[in-house]
Order: sequence, then structure tokens, then C-alpha cells
Amino acid sequence: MEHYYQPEIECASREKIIEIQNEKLVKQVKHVWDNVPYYRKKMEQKGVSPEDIKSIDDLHKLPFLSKADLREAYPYGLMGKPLKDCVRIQSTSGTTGKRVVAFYTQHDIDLWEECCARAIMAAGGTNEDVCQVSYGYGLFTGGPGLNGGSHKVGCLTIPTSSGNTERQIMFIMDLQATILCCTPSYAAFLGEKMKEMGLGPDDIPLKAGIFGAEAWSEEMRQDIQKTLGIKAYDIYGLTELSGPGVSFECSEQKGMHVNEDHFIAEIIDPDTGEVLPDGTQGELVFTSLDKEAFPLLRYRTRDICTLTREKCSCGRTHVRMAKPKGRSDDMLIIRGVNVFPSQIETVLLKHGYAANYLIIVDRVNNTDTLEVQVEMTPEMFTDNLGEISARQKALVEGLKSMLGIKAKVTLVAPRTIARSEGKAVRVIDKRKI
Ligand code: DLL
Repeated sequence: MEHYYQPEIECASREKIIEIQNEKLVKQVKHVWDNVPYYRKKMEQKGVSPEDIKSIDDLHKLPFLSKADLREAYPYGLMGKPLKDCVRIQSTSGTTGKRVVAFYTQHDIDLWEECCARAIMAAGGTNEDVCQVSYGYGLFTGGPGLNGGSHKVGCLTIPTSSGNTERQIMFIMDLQATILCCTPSYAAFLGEKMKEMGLGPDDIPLKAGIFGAEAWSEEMRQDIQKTLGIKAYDIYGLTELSGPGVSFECSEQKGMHVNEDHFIAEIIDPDTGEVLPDGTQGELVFTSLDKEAFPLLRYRTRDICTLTREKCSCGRTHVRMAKPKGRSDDMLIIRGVNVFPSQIETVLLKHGYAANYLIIVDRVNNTDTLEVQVEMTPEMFTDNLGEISARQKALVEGLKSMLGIKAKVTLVAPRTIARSEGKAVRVIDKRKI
């Protein structure tokens, strides 16, 4: 049976959703114009004023906001409310530059947690469930967001945060956790640890996992589902827009429903800024409709994916986004060819490896080099050189046909590549060091 947190809005007719978006957009543009001089200036430069925005059909007239704007306006320049009305900040890890600091009023936090509650219920969660939140707590949005959502659903919440893997497993077993929230790479690591402890899928009380914060392949989903004996649901979001819960998967596991009463999603051509039709791959852009303290209009996420408005049999009517392929700035350009780490992961998992790998890019004698280091699983570990060389050859071919370029493959012993408790670091680009 499908569970919903707010069925009247999650399953509203398309007409109703558009009506809500039209009304909220007009209000939000006025709020930003009146309170965010940084964006008002951008609108003035483009010759747009609030009167020009009468419905979502006018959205394309508004200027984009980018990460560069956030950096320029850091820390207070994009705030829509005075500090006295704000109750919290969250922040990104700053791996791709200066940290982003996002501000929240209590109203913003309530809506964010509702979005997370929708995701938990879409994964089958109810107040009968025990939900272990193993995303990091603190400045990262993963822990606080899912924690709040879990409370709203009424689950018994275990706020383990990330790390201390043995204690995580102890709580899952002792308190009979049924839902696990963490990054997919950490879920895979937990699965690996449980296997080592002799625990199979039938010994573990978990039934569902809500995994996001990083790109993960369909193959990785299958692996995690098998090892933990659960259904693994994807969840997406970013600090700039609140955190997890901008979109989430339902039982169909065919794309993530965007919470369209709070966010308008667009796909644009990253080079021209032109809005692209559904089904076409491009950069995701979001407009927040309700956020008071940090109201971003047409924010360019740099995440590459597609949208579909095809009917979903879960009953939800909100537009779905495909699994993002990764960020445009995760994309590696190797000898002129565009390579996403997620494509490499797909090949590795198809060949029976787990997602324990490292991609090393360098430039030697003016030529880009690509090396993929991947761990053999304990079952395939051998010192038979012939077998290793055959495995290597098969991977080189698999990667060549996926990427169109040759990679060096190095097979390493099990447990030699560092595991991650949060977002996995899988790429070392020595050209940038
Ligand atoms: O990662 C928020 C989050 C926490 C989402 C927990 C889901 C679960 P940031 O640290 O600001 O926020 O990073 C946002 O992570 O632009 C994507 O590139 C990537 N990302 C997030 N979720 C997914 C996902 C959180 N499900 C950035 N699939 C985003 C692929 C994802 N990439």
C-alpha cells in the first residue's frame, strides 16, 4: 500500500499544481524584489520587474542565479528576511570552493521537514517504524533534514549521525531499525561490514533505505538491495534549496518526484540557458516558491538530468527527475571526451565489482591519462595472474565501449580503498593539483 504524508497536495491534479505555482511565484518574486537587493539588481539589468511575472509561463524572463552569485553575495547578500527572523543556518562542505551558507526561518524548517516526511512515507514509513538517521548531523543538511522528517512521520528516530560503523549495526539490530537513511556509499559499507559479521539480508530488520547526497548508479541500488534485503529509495536535494527532500522516489523507483508545490524545476541548455523540453538532458534549475530566508529564483544546480511528467502509478502527480548523472563540474574531460564517474561505476558493477573504486586522472607528456583502481571482491580475490589479467582486460574493454576511450585498470586487494561515512570521494584529478 502506498503511504502519503500530504496526499491532497502530493496527488493533486496538474491544474491544481499549476494554480498553486502561479500564485506562489507571483508572491515570491515580489518578496525577492522587495527584500533581496542583489537579485533585484539582476532583474533590473535584465529589464524585468515583478509586474512582468504573472504566471509560471513568465518564469523564463527571470535571470538565473549561480553558485558564483552565492559566493559573491556571501554570507548575507541573498537573504530575504532580517537575521532576527532566522533560526538556523546549514552549510555545504565547500569541496568545490567557498562554503554556501543557507538561512532558515522556522517556517522554512517546517516546510523542509515536511518534504523529508513525504520522502519517508513514500518509502513505506509510518509511526510504527524505527528510522535510523546515519547522515551526518551538524552543518550538513542530511542528518537534520531526515531527522525532522522522521519526527513529523512519528517514527522512533535514532540519530546516530555518520561513522562508528559497529555501533550503527548494534543499534540497527538491538532497536530493530526498519528504515536506514545515509549516503549510498555508506549503505554499501554497512552492508559489507554486516556480511563480515556473518549477517545476511534475512537477519537484518531493515526494510527500506533512503539514500542520496551523491550520484549512485542503478547497479549500486541492486547491490545494496540484495545485501541488506531492503528496498532502496533515492532522495535528492541541495543546501541552497533547503537540503534533502527537494525530490524523492516512490515505490515505483522510476525517478524522483519534485515537491512541486515548493519548487519549480526546469531543465536548461547549460551553454545557452535555453529551457529544454521534458525528456531532454540538461542542467537542472530550481525556483523556490515558499522559502522566506533564502529565497532563490532560477538557481542553476549544475546537476545534469532529465524531467518527465508521465503519469506515475504511485498516484503522485508531481514531475519526476531522473537520477542525476552527476554535477557538470564532476564531469571529467579526458582527451577531449566527457566522462562522468557514474558511467565508470556502471561498468564496474556490471562486471561484478562493488562500488569501491578510485578514478585517477593525470596529464603525462601533454596527454591526459585515466586510471581506474578497483577492489576485487573477497570472492574474486586470487593470486592467479592469468585470472587477474583476464579480468583487467575485460574491464578495459567494458570501459572503452562505455566511454569511448582507453583506461588503465588496476585491480587491488579487498579493503584497500578507503571507505566513506558521508559523500564518497572517488576522483583524484592530478591535473588540478
Ligand atoms: O547533499 C543534501 C542531501 C542530503 C540530499 C541527504 C540527499 C540526502 P549538498 O551537500 O548541498 O546537499 O549537495 C548537493 O549533491 O547538487 C547533487 O550534485 C548531489 N546530490 C544530492 N542528492 C543526490 C542524489 C545534499 N540523490 C549536491 N543523486 C547536489 C545524485 C545528488 N546527486
